[in-house]
Amino acid sequence: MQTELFTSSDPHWLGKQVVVLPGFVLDRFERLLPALRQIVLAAPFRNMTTPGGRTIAVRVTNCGELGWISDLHGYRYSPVDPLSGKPWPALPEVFLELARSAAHSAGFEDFTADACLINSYLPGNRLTLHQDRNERDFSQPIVSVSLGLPATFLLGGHTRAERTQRVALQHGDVMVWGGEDRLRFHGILPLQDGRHPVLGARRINFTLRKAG
Ligand code: MD3
Ligand code: FE
Repeated sequence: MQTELFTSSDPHWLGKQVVVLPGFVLDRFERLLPALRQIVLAAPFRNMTTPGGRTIAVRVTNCGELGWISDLHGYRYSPVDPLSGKPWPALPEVFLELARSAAHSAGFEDFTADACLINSYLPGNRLTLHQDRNERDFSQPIVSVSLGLPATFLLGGHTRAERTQRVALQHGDVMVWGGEDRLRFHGILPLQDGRHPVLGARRINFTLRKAG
């Protein structure tokens, strides 16, 4: 008999050190959402520019001691929001706790995030294959949380040319990766149109990182 209000299923391992925890944040969503709203009021979603001068379609913001930014000077972490000139909003306790507990479930002890990049996708938005290499210590894991519309995640190898596997990510799913899988290429296919009952026609993904 199903007695849980929120359904989460067993972890599935996509690589030695990449795991999806289906529904991991569903029971925290009620606490996550107001925290997310506060952040976005203080540091709104915005488009950033690549060093090559292109606009990144996915809109981003950050919270934590450090925030990921991109402009004509490059990709890097910054302690201040370039829009406001002020520090990014603090990492809410509910984010820190979920990061630590998801990392623990994946076998990474004592993970303390100091940065959180928040991505907002509208239907049609995609994230092309890339590696996350702006963090100082690649032995630290990354914890990602998917909310709103479902998306297809592409998990590649250590070179751009290697074939990718497709992974469906649903509202509430968490993915943790580290170790030998930390530098794998990855991306998101163009978001399909749809409507999430709470978040509407969009997907929000946030990644908790130890950047500094
Ligand atoms: C790397 N975000 O912000 S979750 C990013 O859904 C980013 O918005 C995507 O890539 C998003 O940099 C994907 C992050 C993720 C998940 C699994 C990975 C990155 C990964 C597995 C291996 C390497
Ligand atoms: Fe990434």
